[in-house]
Amino acid sequence: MTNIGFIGLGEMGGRITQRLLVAGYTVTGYNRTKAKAQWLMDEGMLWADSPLRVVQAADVIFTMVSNTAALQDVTGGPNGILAGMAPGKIYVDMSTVSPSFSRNLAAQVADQGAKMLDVPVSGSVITLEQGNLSLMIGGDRETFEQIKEILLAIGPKVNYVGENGKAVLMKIAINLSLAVQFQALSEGLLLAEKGGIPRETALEVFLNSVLASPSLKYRAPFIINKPANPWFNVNMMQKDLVLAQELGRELNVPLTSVAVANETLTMARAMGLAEEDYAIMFEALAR
Ligand code: NA7
Repeated sequence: MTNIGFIGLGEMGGRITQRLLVAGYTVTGYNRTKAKAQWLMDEGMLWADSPLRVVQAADVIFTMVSNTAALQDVTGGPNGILAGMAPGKIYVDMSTVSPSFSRNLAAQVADQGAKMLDVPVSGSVITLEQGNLSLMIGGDRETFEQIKEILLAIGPKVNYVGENGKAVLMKIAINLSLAVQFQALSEGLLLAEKGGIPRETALEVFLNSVLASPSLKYRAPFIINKPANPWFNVNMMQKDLVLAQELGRELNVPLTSVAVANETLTMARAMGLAEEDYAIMFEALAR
């Protein structure tokens, strides 16, 4: 069986690694903060001391880190991923980062005779745990076919989107709608509440209406009860909206409602709520 490497064992990366271990793969992992990876070592993951060492130990190497700057840190330098790329290796980045950075990285990987795919995911920690994650794939189709079985072990929905960078573009296009939907729900809910309908009642009616998307069904109840673990916080959502705005400028697509949702997130940050689940957008508007 293919030897897998995984760099970035946070909320998503850690759980994906666990799924790969359960599926029977040998996984060598690295995380900037080693202590956060102990639970995976307890479940059989092998540890490597740097991204380079992971690459040396594996045939297919994954990364799932916070943002473009973090990806730069794990791919560059003498102990980075690029230092170990060689013919036969396949590198898969699952982080939501700038498409141009991703394309550039793929070109550098290709220069070293290896292949890269961008494979961001749609779905939360819960979706992942339910085995229902959706994966989108950018890069060459042949490379995708080579590792399709591994990707299917992560989630059942895999969609090939196009060449390198196209899957992260797709992911950003999806995430902007999540924030805009939440902005719209919050405004409607606030209007109902100020008009005298109790918040709980109004929310229940919203979630029984045609408006209720899977995402709203999962997240809108956080308006009433804050989640124990804010897995997708204000900072993370704003990162994606800023990426969307950069793309909007580049491609001449006016993202008018994204601008509004983005300001609500800035308002939440100004209120000291940056680490809260982005459902806090409602509270930021209500205050
Ligand atoms: P988490 O749980 O915040 O995990 C982020 C991971 O990225 C975690 O392993 C971090 O290591 C790692 N990280 C962050 N900055 C760096 C730098 N500078 N160098 C090396 N490693 C770094 O996020 P999620 O798993 O929920 O989400 C990850 C991606 O999926 C993100 O693109 C989302 O938009 C979607 P740490 O443990 O902090 O040492």
